[in-house]
Amino acid sequence: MSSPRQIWPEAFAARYRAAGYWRGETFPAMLRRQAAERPDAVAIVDGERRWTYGELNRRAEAHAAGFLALGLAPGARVLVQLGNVAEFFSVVFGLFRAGLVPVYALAAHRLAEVAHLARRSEAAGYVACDHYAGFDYRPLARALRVEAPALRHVVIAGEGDGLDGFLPLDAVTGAGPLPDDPDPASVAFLQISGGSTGLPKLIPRTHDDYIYSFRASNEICGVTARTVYLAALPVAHNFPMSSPGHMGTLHAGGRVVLAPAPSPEVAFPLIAREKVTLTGLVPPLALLWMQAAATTGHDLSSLEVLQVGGAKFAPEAARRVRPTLGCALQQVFGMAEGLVNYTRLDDPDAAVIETQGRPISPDDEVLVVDDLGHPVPDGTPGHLLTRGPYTIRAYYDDPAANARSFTADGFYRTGDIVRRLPGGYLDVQGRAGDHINRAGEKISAEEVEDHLLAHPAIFDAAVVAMPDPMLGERSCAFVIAKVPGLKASEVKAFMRGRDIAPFKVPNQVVLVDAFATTAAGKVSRKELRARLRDMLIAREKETA
Ligand code: AMP
Ligand code: DBH
Repeated sequence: MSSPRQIWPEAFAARYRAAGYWRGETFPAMLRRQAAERPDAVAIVDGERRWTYGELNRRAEAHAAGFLALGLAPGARVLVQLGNVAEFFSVVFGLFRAGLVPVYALAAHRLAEVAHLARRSEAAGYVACDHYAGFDYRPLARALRVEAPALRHVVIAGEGDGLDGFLPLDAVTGAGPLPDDPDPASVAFLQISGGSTGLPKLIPRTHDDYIYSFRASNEICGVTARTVYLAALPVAHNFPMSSPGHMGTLHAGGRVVLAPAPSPEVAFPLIAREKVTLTGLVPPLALLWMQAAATTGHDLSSLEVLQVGGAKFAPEAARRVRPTLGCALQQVFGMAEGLVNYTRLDDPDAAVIETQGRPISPDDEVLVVDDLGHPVPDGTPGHLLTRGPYTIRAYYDDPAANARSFTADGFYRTGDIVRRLPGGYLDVQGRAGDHINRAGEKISAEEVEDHLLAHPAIFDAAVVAMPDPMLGERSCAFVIAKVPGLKASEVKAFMRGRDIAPFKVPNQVVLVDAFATTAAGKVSRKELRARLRDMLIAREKETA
């Protein structure tokens, strides 16, 4: 199989270049520029380690020579599964410099996902930590070699164990000559989709398109050389990577602080110590941070903006960000395939609390259509389709997914249901597949969750569909209470008092201690549905 490509029709590519979006900049050139302009400024903080731009660039170039010395051919894929550690940056910038293509796995992935990614990308190499977040990756690497025979090199950051032919990362260095920088129109890396509906798909992103997305994000989010960005979410995820995330921060010459875990216990002391100005969270974590902020002794006053995205942030929760954390909220609605929306820092409160923002680019085309593909009027929910200067036209080597996910004229079908509001702001109603269809009445899980969060004793809520012989589907609310003793009947009574259509009151309320989450920390509706099915089957057995 040949190296990954991402092709826009020439007329579009010409327009994106002429508009100044695609500037021919590459990742290696971006890092070299900062290393020349501010060699002694700190780029990466990982625990007690502080790498300057000069040091990061030196390490990246040494790894580039080291990877090439292994005999990897330009365009070869290398699966990178590193946590929030400094080596993530020296490795991926080293691969970029060598013209090799990192494939980003999340640290939380296990053999099933990693083997899938290695096989689909025909990865020739795999780079992992010895251990991270309490998990030893070396047995995983051993199993992976069996599952993905094309894998020739396993590189371990930390201690290899000698016997397996694993290469220690420290040994993958060299001083040999490096090739020219890669073509800016070439694929820089393969990002992965969230896999909320199956195993992750591979997303080829070019230097040109991706750098545009975070350079433009920097302007929207006010990221400059004085920004201190806390990577609390996994660094391999697209949100903390590019919206504007660590890559945007490095492009601006700012400082990236790595949190080994996103919990308040780990993140708050880092915010205080490093005077963090910006960070991004998924909604379940934002709820935890707001709760913990009430009693924390750590000084969070440097934090200017908290971004929340990855899943719908309920207005009931959004309202509480400034009062609890003392910083501004920015909602971010994006996807690894491309399109990213932000509420703007000078937007009125109503837009920041009740919408998921508007697109980055004047050339982001947004269509909202009904089930038949006809555009719906503004304010009416419909399927979101999009096309633009940093949205892919195809997944890597996946004709079946491409046929499903793109229209004939190149729009990406996001799978999201949104309402378009005046000014182009979007209100995300949920994933098309997550809507509950109760005898034809469509219920947005997110909308019901927002009402549940208004209950003073409810910490978090997730609403899913369950099969019903009469209605087709009915709704079940999983609820995490703040204090023990909350009863399902109280929750239902509360919902009946909310002045909402009666069909939106959950048919069933189940109190749980925690929600299953995806590798990126989003609530996994897939897991919840599976749990619900198991519960129903168990109950049927009891009554049989
Ligand atoms: P991923 O596949 O991990 O790239 O996830 C992208 C998807 O996450 C989007 O298509 C949306 O379904 C969801 N998403 C991301 N941000 C938001 C947000 N702010 N509000 C609602 N949904 C979101
Ligand atoms: O969920 C996402 O994938 C996401 C959310 C916010 C994303 O990719 C992004 C911003 O860039």
